Amino acid sequence: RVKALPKGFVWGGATAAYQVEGATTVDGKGKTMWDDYLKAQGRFSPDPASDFYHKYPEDIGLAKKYGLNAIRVSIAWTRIFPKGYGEPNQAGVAYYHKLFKTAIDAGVTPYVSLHHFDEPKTLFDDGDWLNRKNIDYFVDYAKFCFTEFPEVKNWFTINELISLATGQYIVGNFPPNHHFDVTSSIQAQHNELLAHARVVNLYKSMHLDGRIGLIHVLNPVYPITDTPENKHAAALYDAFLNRFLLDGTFLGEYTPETMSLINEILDANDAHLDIEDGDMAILKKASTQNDYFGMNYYQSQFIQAYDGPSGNHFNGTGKKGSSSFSFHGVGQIVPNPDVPTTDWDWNIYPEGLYDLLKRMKREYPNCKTIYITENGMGYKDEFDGTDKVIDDSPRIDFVDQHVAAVLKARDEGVDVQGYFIWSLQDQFSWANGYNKRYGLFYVDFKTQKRYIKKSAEWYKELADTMK
Ligand code: BGP
Repeated sequence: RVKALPKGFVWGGATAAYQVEGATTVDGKGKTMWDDYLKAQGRFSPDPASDFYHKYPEDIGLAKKYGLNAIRVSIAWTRIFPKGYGEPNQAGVAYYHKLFKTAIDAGVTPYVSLHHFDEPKTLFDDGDWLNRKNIDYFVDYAKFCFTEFPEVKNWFTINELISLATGQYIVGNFPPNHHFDVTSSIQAQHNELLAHARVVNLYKSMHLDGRIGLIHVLNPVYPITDTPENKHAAALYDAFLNRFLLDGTFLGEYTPETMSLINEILDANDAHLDIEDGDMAILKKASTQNDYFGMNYYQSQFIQAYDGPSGNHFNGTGKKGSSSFSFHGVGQIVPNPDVPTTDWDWNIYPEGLYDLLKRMKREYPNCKTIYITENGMGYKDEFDGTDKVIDDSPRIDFVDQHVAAVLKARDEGVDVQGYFIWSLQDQFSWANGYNKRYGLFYVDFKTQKRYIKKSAEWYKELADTMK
């Protein structure tokens, strides 16, 4: 059990605009790639989500009351530029000024991402990150935000480049739902890295009073048993999920070892990657300029060698044991009988978080300060309709074990300065809807009332250890 937090630790809760705000059609907001897609799919609506667009003062009040000193939010690009570019929408700008002020006044420091999966629909239709014009528009949008919101001192460019690239083009649970389109997926990774790097280089050239970085979700990949074949499968999948992006971010180059693994995957899938002249110089320049790194961690993967066709089933309903994933030229994901899982088949493996933190220090010296910007447990919280504190003990166990892993790595010299639970309040999950809850605070989505979970009380007790 974690007994105390280090003095000055950032102890936060995370949100993302599209997952909490609701209000997707008000005050001039433009559509994202999700609006029409979710409507056509007919499973769940992004409205009202947690109605954070109107309820942010209450949620920030709860954060403060329960000892949180930071909140992760994202700006919805389409509130500022409804089409992704053009004239700024003043109502959207005003909303974020109010949100940031409310947080800052409460002593809950905002950490702000510019892009959290909510690509403007117009740009999505035009090729999204596969169209390099998207990068230019993103840089323009970032520049506008840096100038407009000087009250923000902690920026992140893009959230989870890999989740976007694999959700869209490998797993097929994000629009446009491609399956194993390896070319698009690797190209999107590279182009998003370029976008990040250009924005970091821009930010640094503006000499602003603040910090900037990006957020990667890292998924350590372990061979299910230590055969040479399984170890190679793990190395391949690790290159695809983690190493390519970490190299691009913190080395400013894809090392020959990384590229040999990536090329093996590309060859097996008749795929290719285009790197244009000048791209690598942009990555190189940014690689030493990140002020910090936001690391998200949920789970580790166990893999075995496999030479069949690609195929997958995504568990988006919480029916335990329903997920499968085999990647031609890479390997097959398998359960590890020694590792417990959530109802969505996510492995509960805090050791993975410890291993990652140690690896970052060992392999990526340009990565200095780390914040855990997301970690948490999807759980079907039970609400009895009363004000009784909701018992989510499994979530407390999960978070406790993961925070312990973070503090252990910190004691051993890894510079981790904070932890944001995913999530602050219950919210809308992209491919799972509303029954996969993560919050410290329960949201009754019908009434939009907030209820306290046991994990919130636990979070507060730990916050008090810093006083
Ligand atoms: C991360 C995202 C979040 C969030 C979280 C939980 O990938 O940054 O936006 O949704 O994972 O994932 P899920 O909602 O799929 O359970």
